[in-house]
Amino acid sequence: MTDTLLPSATTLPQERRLITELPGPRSRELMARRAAAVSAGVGGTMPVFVERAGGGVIIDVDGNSLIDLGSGIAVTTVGNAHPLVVERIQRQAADFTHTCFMVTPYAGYVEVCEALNRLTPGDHVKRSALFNSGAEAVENAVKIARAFTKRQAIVVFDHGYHGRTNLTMALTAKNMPYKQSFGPFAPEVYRMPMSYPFRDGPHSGPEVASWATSKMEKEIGGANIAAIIIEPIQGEGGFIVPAPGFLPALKEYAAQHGIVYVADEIQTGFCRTGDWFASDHEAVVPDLITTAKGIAGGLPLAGVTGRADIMDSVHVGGLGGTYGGNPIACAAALGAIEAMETEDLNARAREVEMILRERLESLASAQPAVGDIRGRGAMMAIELVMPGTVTPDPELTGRVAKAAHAQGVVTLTAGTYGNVLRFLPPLSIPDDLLRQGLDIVAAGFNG
Ligand code: PLZ
Repeated sequence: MTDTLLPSATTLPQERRLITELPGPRSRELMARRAAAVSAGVGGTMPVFVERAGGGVIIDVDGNSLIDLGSGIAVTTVGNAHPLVVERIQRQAADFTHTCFMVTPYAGYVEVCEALNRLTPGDHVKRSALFNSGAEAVENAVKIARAFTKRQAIVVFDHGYHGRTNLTMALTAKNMPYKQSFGPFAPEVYRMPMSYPFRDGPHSGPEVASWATSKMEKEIGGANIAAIIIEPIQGEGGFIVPAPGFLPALKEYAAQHGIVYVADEIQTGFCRTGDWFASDHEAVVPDLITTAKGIAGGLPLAGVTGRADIMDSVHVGGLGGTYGGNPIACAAALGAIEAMETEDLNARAREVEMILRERLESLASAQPAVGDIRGRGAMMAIELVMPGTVTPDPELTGRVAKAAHAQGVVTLTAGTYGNVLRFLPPLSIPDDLLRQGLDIVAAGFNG
């Protein structure tokens, strides 16, 4: 089978190469067509159209080779067009593209659920269900937690991000651009303080958790809460790593009150942080865990995994959807998971962290605007502030990102205050290309 495959994008030269200004003429032409054809409401980070991508590079339609420090927002963790993913997709597409798992099932769906049950934290009996997007997984986690507890209240956190559908907009903290003019939002959603060490001063994780749990107790009542949903490292919120002890204290409160503790690991999951899941770091075992993004090497797939008693509490037919666990997406996931296991990508994520930390620390010593360096594995960020303060500097953040883009480095921003530069390279990026990308970002501070 392998010899019938198209040449893999992983053979692309691993170099930055700019042969036109960015965007080049062909990208500019496509940008004009985009403006005429695509809703203006769909955002855009870079005005550059892609032709191929693999390893640590993205090749644009003008032949420029860009350094990828974004992985399509934490999706292509195994690398774009990974051979194991491509091979499985091609084979599955030739066999059948869709039957609907609810109509006539197929093994790939079951195999992905088995992998999720095996790899997610905890050795209790688990079940999974598959969906199309992260937001859909979070919505289903809420449905499942409500069906199990027969309660309604959902607790989320400051700076949290859980999606753009109506219910997940309610769960998401930030107004612009996610919620503005899109209300009304779903009821019974309560937002609690998040542990944010850079901004909390000297308060410990358990101390901040006790603010949150006493607020839950006073404002909702533990017995009314169906679920506590938290990203163990916040993604869009700015790669906020809670202080040690914060997550375990929340989990303990949930356990005491019969609340379903849901870890949203859509951005942090599947080797991104140097563990299979970020919850592993403090040995927190979630009742439910939502996954998407990195699970399938770029194909749309998402999952909810958790305690069998919770997952099986929903009436038959209560969960589903036409495409959830599409066979091609499942094939891609099995290829991606095989790559993560055979290439030990958790170890690779920790190596990438060392390179990121070393470069970001030297940047911080040269640039007083870098107020904080944080994250884990191949999920690291810097928060930019007015020197010596915690006052956000989104203007500088935007300028540095733009300068990097102009030099062919794909970088993303994040954060409630828009002042976080985040780095999410594919784990297939060569070390020297990663260093070069970070050096170009650093040069953007002086431009
Ligand atoms: N939960 C933790 O990170 C998606 C959003 C990009 P979907 N984050 C990227 C954008 O601007 O839309 C995300 C996440 C966490 C849920 C989601 C939602 O996942 O697959 O985008 O629906």
